[in-house]
Amino acid sequence: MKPPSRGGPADQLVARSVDGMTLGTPVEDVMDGRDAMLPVGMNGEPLSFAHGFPVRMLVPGLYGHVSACKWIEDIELTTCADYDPYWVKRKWARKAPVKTQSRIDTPKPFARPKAGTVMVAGVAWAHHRGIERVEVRVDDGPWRPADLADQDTVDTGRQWSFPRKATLGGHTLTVRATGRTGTVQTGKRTRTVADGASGRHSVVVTVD
Ligand SMILES: Nc1nc2c(c(=O)[nH]1)N[C@H]1C(S)=C(S)[C@@H](COP(=O)(O)O)O[C@H]1N2
Ligand SMILES: [Mo]
Repeated sequence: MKPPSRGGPADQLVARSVDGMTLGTPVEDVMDGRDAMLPVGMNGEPLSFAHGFPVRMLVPGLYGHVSACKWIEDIELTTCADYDPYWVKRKWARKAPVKTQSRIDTPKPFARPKAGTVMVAGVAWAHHRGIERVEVRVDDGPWRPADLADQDTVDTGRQWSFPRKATLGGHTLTVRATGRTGTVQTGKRTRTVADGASGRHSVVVTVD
């Protein structure tokens, strides 16, 4: 039997899955007008089993552990006070918006590019806010702006590129992103628990 409700406004959606998983999502995020969805397909095909067939949940801008229940059996409108979902019971945050972040996809770590112009490039994301700026730093030099590809939607990643004349020897490339709300990607490193990792991506290369 369910214990009596501790009351308060219904501020949490709890999705339950056939695998026993329960994932909670803040109601304010689902209802703020973003494209929160219950996908039954992906890329023009029925949802694959691995991604949650027959139906899953997807909320742009929230990490999977607070938004992405797969193989959904039912969804209950409840309160945070009344129910701790699976990850919350294990010390993960109940609120977990995706952090403003970026990564370097090329060159790869420990690559040995030839002297000349080296194309540094990757992707940045600030889901549901959008990317305003991406900057790259070589060693301890100044932050320099990268070129940005079009932002498809504020919910998708944004590609960036940074052609750079390289000088011989070992170099550290570091990237940071700024979201449209002005949040600069933090250099402070944290682990994934409780609300997502933070820090900056850097790659060490040797220019031959
Ligand atoms: N039923 C169920 N849904 C789940 C999970 C799970 O273990 N069981 N893991 C969640 C987590 S933590 C993430 S990050 C996403 C991953 O979704 P994907 O496999 O489609 O990338 O699924 C979420 N939904
Ligand atoms: Mo996850």
